[in-house]
Amino acid sequence: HTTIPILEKEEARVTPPRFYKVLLLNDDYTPMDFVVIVLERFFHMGRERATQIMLKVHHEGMAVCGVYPKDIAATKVEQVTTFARQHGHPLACVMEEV
Ligand code: TYC
Repeated sequence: HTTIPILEKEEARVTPPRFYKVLLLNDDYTPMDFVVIVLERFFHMGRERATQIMLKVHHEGMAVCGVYPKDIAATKVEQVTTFARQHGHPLACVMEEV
């Protein structure tokens, strides 16, 4: 068989990929059930894990939902924020470089 040579840009060869934690922040108004749904829908967690993370946010102020390459993390933040606002909740979702 033949192999196809792959020519990467210099940038791709020398620039390390950047990873970001996606965090949920606590607030006094977003319902607990809604946060569980967010974790199930956008972070692919089962009900049990989603409930654990929601309670960690509730008690400790924030928790990591996942770690992703920069563009994926930014998309999660945008999707969660849009979904929360559509439902009238102030839920805050932010990203932070690892
Ligand atoms: N503190 C909220 C309440 O008591 C629940 C909550 C959990 C809100 C996690 C936001 O990221 C959050 N209803």
